[in-house]
Amino acid sequence: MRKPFIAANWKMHKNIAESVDFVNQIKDKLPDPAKVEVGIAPQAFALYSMVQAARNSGLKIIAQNAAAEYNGPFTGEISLRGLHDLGTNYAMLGHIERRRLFGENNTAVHKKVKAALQMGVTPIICTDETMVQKEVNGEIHYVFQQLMSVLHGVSLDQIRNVVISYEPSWAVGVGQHANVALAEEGCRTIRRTIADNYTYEIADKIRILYGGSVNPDNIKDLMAKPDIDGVLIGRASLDVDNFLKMVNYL
Ligand code: 3PY
Repeated sequence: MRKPFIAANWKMHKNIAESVDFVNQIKDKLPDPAKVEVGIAPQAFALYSMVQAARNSGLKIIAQNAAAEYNGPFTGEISLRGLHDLGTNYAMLGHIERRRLFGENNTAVHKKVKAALQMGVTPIICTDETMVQKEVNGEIHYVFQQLMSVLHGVSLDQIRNVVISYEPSWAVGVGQHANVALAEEGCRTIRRTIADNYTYEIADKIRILYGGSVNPDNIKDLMAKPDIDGVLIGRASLDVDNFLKMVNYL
């Protein structure tokens, strides 16, 4: 059984005080960590305080981005080594907003994924596609090519330690209703890609998250789909009551 993973992507919202206050408000109301895993990706400057605030609660803390380089002259970057030291559990890599707004390409994301695996920070590998890319590629989905190029050289042992997300561009950051059937189709394509290129056993165990306009009204329908093991939640995760409703969707 794959453990459901409900994660908040706070993007560029909340300062340190607001982030910590949020954790303090939710930490006694989270689901049993043996049944559902819950994580939050705050802004980078709040990571340390969040790790401290979340101690003993089971809440996982996620970086929204990281550099591929170990250390060196990379002004403004955040190293996976530093993230590992401060106790960050996961790093989201290649989120569609990083690709769309900051020019990250598959090569850059690939390097980050390899670095995260080496540093022991679990990567959440983000994949995406536009409606046009999906339609043009028909059966050979765009996400298939994107995923395989990011996973290049990731071994059978390493692939067991990744989480993958599918966030179609038409649903990210818009707050519209997620299309549950398309969400499932994208996640199923990813699972099939893993089965074809690794093994069925790994494909059966790997967790695939859907992201894009997830909210308290659609989370149950999304989580009921066989290939959706969790969600990455944007704006609906910024509110304590909404977030608690979603993490306690079961
Ligand atoms: C969104 O839902 O807007 C997201 O980007 C989740 O990562």
